[in-house]
Amino acid sequence: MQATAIPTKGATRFIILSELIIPFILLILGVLLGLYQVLARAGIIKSADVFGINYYQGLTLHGVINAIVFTTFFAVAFGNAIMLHQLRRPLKMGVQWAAWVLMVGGTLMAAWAMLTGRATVLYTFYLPMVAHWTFYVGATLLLIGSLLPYFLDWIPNTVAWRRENPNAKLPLAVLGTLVNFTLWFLIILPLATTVLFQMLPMSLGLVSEVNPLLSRTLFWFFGHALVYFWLLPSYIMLYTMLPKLAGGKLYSDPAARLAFLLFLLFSIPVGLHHQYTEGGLSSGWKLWHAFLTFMVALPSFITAFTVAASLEHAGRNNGAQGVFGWMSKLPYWSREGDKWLFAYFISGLILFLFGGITGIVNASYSLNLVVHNTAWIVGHFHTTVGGLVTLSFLGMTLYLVARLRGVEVKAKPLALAAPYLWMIGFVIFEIALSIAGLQGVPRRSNLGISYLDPSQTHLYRGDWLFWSHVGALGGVIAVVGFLLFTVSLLGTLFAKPVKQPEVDFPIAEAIHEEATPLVVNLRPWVTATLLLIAISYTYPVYESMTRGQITKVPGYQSIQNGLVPQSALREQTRLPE
Ligand code: HAS
Repeated sequence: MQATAIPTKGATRFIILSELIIPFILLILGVLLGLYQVLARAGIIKSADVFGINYYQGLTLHGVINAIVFTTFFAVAFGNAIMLHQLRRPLKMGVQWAAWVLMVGGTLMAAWAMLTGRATVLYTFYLPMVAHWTFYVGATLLLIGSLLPYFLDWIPNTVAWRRENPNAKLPLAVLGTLVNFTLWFLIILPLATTVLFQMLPMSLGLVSEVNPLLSRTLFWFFGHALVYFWLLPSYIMLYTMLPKLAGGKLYSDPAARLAFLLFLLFSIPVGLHHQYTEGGLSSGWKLWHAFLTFMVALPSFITAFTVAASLEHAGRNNGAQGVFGWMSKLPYWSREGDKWLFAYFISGLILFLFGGITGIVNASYSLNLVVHNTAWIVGHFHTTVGGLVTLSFLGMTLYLVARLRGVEVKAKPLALAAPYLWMIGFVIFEIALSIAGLQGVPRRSNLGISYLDPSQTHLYRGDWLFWSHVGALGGVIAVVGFLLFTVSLLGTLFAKPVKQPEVDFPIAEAIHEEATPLVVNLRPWVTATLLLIAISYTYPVYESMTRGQITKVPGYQSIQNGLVPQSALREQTRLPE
């Protein structure tokens, strides 16, 4: 049954619209700080700070806003809209307001800590660096707030929907959203453990010794699956909306369901692939996590083939001939209706080809030793979260803002050019940073101040300069694309309403619809997920607790330029007597 538009007004409309716009306003700052970074790393901006924001403060703001705040708010807003549209049941406004207050309040608290220089711990914020306590409390409120709709609105509404529709299949977008937030809940548990029992007490000066290895292991228990919390909303759009926008149908509904369930199973027990170089963890468990990392690539391969088959079906529907003719019969530049959204998805998919390949290299236990903590990793995630995820989130933001405001998308030519400029920019950026990374360019360092001036350091390498400049060119092109998008979004947001505000989605039909038991009964999948997590993390956490070096950390220090004062460094690195 094709769901039709849901008239949306009052508090429901405000909640979804504000959960899209608040993070976008912050994202403007986050993207402009990315421009500062890429110019500073190329030595084009030489100053140690810009508008009073120093490099590490800017890097922290860039990562936290773009990778945590923007993505979390969007996932909740998109989830609300999907549940409203697909289950056709009103949102529970008490729950939604509570979530909204916690998320907005937490974000403002963490933003204050970062903007005042009290949190320069980067978006991975793991110990032994320590931020002001408001940073941790703010992040905690944001994450707890983001879980309220899942537990207290979406699940009860899904149970009620199932009761009313006992023989109907759960809508694919609903399954994807519930899988995603089940993942989100499971991974917040280890993060909350290190934040509440290590970082916050350290920041408040309640403890002066910490086990950084345990904190890192708990962080990456959360941290890799975090990327799939970002990715799954994009995959929901690719499976349920892209085929219809392209002029065709989803090739296989069961394949999509299998992909979502494989993400549930394999997303979490892979975190040690961020810690291959970690001394205190045994290589056998790292190898186990490496094997599971290749398994978590499987649902993305399924997605690649299913989406490509759906695009081919659309191309042939549009009159394509020959083996590859379908590629030229897709609506790359169409302004008809909502087809402009296709440009965001296809640009993101092309970037994700790079992101996936580099991810497979990262996962390789031996190859990772070459690329770990180099610019290569920065290239990888600017074509994954900075590629498919950001482009699909931006496109969907513009689409939903137009629907919820009851207007047409404004400055459509700009809205169409934006994703292609972003894609071109980040392909250049990715290639430059991958080559630079293979030449040993480190990540998380202000190259322009520390490495690109031969008079400053013996580490200077001339070829780093060239690739840093090529990366800067790519970054500038991407930011120009983002600014064109911003013009279209703000024009759409402030346009005069001409029709009734609503929530609606271009949901595609599927060619293959059969529901196999493998992808209908969720209980075995959840059981297997919990079992695999227990098997894969029990011993590594035990090792981290027993072999991690207890380090004296002087707690929160207001630090300039991201560098810890010498006195604190001595404390942190002092070996136990
Ligand atoms: Fe990753 C580090 C491995 C996916 C994000 N990753 C990161 C970091 C981030 C990140 C932010 O194994 C840095 C963390 C930090 O700060 O230290 N990653 C992988 C692997 C995958 C992967 C194996 N990563 C992602 C996604 C991200 C993301 C998704 C964000 C959304 N990553 C790693 C590893 C590290 C890492 C190590 C640690 C490195 C280190 O040493 O620190 C896989 O999930 C990738 C699978 C994807 C594919 C691609 C499928 C292709 C598709 C497109 C098809 C195109 C079509 C269009 C159909 C196999 C779906 C056709 C075109 C026409 C024109 C018709």
